[in-house]
Amino acid sequence: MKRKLTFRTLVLTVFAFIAVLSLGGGVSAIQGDKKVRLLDDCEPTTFNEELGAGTCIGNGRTTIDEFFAELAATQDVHTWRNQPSQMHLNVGRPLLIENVGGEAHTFTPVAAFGGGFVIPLNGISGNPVPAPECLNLGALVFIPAGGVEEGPTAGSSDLPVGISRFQCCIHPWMRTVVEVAAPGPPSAPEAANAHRGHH
Ligand SMILES: [Cu+2]
Repeated sequence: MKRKLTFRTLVLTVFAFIAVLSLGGGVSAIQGDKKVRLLDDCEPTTFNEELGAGTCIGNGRTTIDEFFAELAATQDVHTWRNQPSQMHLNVGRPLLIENVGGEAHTFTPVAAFGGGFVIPLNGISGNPVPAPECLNLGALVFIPAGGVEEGPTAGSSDLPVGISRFQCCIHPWMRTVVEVAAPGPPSAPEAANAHRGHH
């Protein structure tokens, strides 16, 4: 028992240490996955009444009427969004997609942003022409509410060096642009350490 506690303390200490390192900023040695969160705020009673049971779970507060009102006014519903909407990734870093909303979403790679496969939402959001990738329904990956999906790794053929675009094929204004930087020379601290090592 005592041994277990000691081990637990050790594990916690290591995690705390890693957390402190992460906060240090510019710590390129830590190559964890980088997370994109898919957010929404659907209010279950009204969404499920209108769209069918199970469409929305959780404790969101935006009713379906409010959702359509905001969409009509701004072509966007602010609480339905990807966070971040833009990110930079170094080669080798995997993406992790987490749906923290109450509805299903997709995080679909597209050559150019466009509408999704829900035609009414395309019109109101000002994306009348669907992205072809979103019409390939059999290939779409739906991430359920609360779901976590492993995304592509930066530098792989699915997320090559340069700009990649991802969107939700249900709510086409939910978008993320990922820029993968070309692998460059070692960063300054690494170079300094390497140099020191030779003395
Ligand atoms: Cu969505």
